[in-house]
Amino acid sequence: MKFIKALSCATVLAGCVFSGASAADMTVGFSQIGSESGWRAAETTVTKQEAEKRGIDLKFADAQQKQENQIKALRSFIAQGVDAIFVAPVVATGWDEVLGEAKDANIPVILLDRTVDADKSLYMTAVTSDLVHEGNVAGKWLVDTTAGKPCNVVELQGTTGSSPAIDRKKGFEEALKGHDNLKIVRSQTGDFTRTKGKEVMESFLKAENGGKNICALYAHNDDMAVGAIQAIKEAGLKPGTDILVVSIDAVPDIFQAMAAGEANATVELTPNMAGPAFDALAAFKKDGKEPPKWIQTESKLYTQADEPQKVYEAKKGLGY
Ligand code: GZL
Repeated sequence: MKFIKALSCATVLAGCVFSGASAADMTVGFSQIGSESGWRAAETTVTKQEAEKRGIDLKFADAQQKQENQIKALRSFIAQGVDAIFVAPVVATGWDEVLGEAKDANIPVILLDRTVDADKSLYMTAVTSDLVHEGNVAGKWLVDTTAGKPCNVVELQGTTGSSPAIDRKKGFEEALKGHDNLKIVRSQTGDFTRTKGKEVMESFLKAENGGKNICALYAHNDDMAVGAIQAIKEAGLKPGTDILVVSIDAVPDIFQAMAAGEANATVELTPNMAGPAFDALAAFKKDGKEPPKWIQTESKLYTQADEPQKVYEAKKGLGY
């Protein structure tokens, strides 16, 4: 396959002449985590659109949030001899062996939206946001909004062991350092889903005097926040005023909640991780140019001051 020849040239750094063929003759295997959230669904839609735009043959595998399914998919892509592999790793550990097999097969791997605890030589690059920064932005918003007033915070964490859950927690806690008025009184995973987010928030409300002791919710993604908003309303409280709601992703539904005064802030995560990944791959295929190990995407804070209804209208058709 043209790409592997070009790759071996790049590996030996000899004065190889690269095929220079367009990306159109490339086959990429994509192991997607699942469809646990609106953001994930949008990432899948956008990845397929970006592949289509470039005439790339995308082999798509949905892992239903199970790492063993992702590892199986990667082995199948290796056996098929694809030109490259994209993977959104559901958790951060347990990847060394299969990534080593891809490397031995001279198939470059690009990580999308999450990172792995593995030697950086085992993947070409990671296209992700700064997950710690996202948690920090959310925490800073809460520090500024509470302005020193005592505030008990409950936290809905993402999937246990995933890089966003680890890093968004870290960034949020860093932002709260030195602001003793803010206390995280409950913290549990809602696995990035609405259903679990609602369930866990119900348990928080019960455990905290029907929610009267809770001043704010920090959810690692909007889908858990939307589920929690439902639980807060069913407990007879007003989300967005009785309990402040700050989360991450900036999916359309959180803007609808914001427009209704039921959510307060979100940090945007672009679903287009694949565009930069395909571009990095094409540049490497063309002239062996290695991308940096991290291609960082933007993180922008939105609040109720940002005309949420308009943002909702603009975002709702974008594959969510
Ligand atoms: C973060 C990404 C997370 C989203 C969730 O980069 O991996 O996974 O924030 C999704 O919506 O489940």
